[in-house]
Amino acid sequence: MKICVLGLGYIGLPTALLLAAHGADVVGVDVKQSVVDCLSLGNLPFSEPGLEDLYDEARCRFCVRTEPEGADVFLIAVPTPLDPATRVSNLTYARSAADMIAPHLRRGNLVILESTVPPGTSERVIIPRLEKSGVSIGDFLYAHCPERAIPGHTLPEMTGNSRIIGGYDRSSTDRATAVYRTFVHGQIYQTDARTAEFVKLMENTCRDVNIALANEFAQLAEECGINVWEAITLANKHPRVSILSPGPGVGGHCIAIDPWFLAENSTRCRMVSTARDINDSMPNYVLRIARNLLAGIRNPAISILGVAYKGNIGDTRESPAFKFAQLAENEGYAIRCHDPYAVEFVHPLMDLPEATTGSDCIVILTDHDRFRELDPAMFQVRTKLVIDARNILDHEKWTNQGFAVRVLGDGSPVQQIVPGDIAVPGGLYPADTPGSIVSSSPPPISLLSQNGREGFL
Ligand code: SAJ
Repeated sequence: MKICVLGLGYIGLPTALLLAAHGADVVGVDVKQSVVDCLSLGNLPFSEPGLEDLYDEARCRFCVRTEPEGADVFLIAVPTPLDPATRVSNLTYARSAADMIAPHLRRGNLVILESTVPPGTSERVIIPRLEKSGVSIGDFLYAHCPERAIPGHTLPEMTGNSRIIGGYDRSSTDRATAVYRTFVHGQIYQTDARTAEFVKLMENTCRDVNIALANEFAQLAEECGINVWEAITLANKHPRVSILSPGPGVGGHCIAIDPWFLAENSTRCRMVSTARDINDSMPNYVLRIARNLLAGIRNPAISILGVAYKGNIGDTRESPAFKFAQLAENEGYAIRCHDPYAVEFVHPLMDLPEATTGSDCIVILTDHDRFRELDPAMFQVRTKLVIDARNILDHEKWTNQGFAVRVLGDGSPVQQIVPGDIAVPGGLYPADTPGSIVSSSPPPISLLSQNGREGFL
């Protein structure tokens, strides 16, 4: 079986290599010459655990081009970004992929769309463009098979997760199922293309709404002087409750985007857009905490630790760090950024000592495991203040080194640091009683760890 995969990004490339490693002859197509050059030289355009080994295994059945060629199956995995001004999907790349396939499309071919799209896109946009080939739908087969893999764990998820396959008709669904069966061990559930489009958007919207709820709980809990981490851990002891974790906002190319694809054509969206707004406002909330703590400090400098949108990856797409950094800079703070994985950001990325020396406030924005192990004794800061927006630090260790620790959602009253005085203000974790919270909230429950949760939520 010959398969032509259009789009060699975070989803297309691993999918192409998995198909090749499982016996297909795969032509990978990307319009970016730099991606094609990079792969032709045997390098990967981005890093993902296990991908290098997979590339070695698959290389003999995999080649790269900037143009598609005739094949049995065409698989589209191109970006479908959101236009930030209109909050409407930009289907330019998906349309162009269909146009590139059309001249090569023959009777009996199968076209698969993996890219996330608004409901109805397959029927209204993609299939009509493919039909410009002169071959009608029915004579060629079509299915939407939305990807479900999480960056940083892409390969195990691509092979192990269940999949939704929505075909134009029965034979399209069955044929696409056979393609995925070559490398997917998870269940395959069959439906029609429009339902598959909708299901994918529901999945990511559900996660966005759940995170928004956690973020709203964090703010409500703080108003009540309650530690939200402890509260969520306890609420999640209920067998039918599963609240996610609050944080500095939602990034990535999926959860921060896909809910708008559901909303774009509707006049009924309420919860979906409210959740987006709550999550988008979290950088402002973190900055408000910083602003209150730093008031009175002359020429304050903030060190942002973590600009990737989530832990243990370098991907900065839609990262809340962009908004936080821009807001902070607009308020006159000097900004210095460090991320052990990211390679590019709007601000120069520095090594840890350079990013923190002389700083007045360290702000943890990304839950990189490496940050959990940081030794607070190494920092030559001017003011010993840390805001842990992910609740990942060993707070006892930091307070023992004289740092005032403020955790997003910890319920401590917002207070400010007196310039030159790094004594711990009330409501933060004081060094002499590590891990406890000086506030009117109830004492910590022994069942929970000092950061109010058992492991990760
Ligand atoms: N986040 C929180 N609190 C949480 C969980 C996540 O603030 O409790 C934040 C993360 O820090 C990050 C953002 O949400 O900024 C999104 O991260 P994520 O790990 O939830 O999701 P993605 O965008 O990396 O991948 C998602 C996954 N979808 C679901 O879990 C429903 C993945 O399975 C999809 O394949 C992917 O979107 C996609 O491509 O659609």
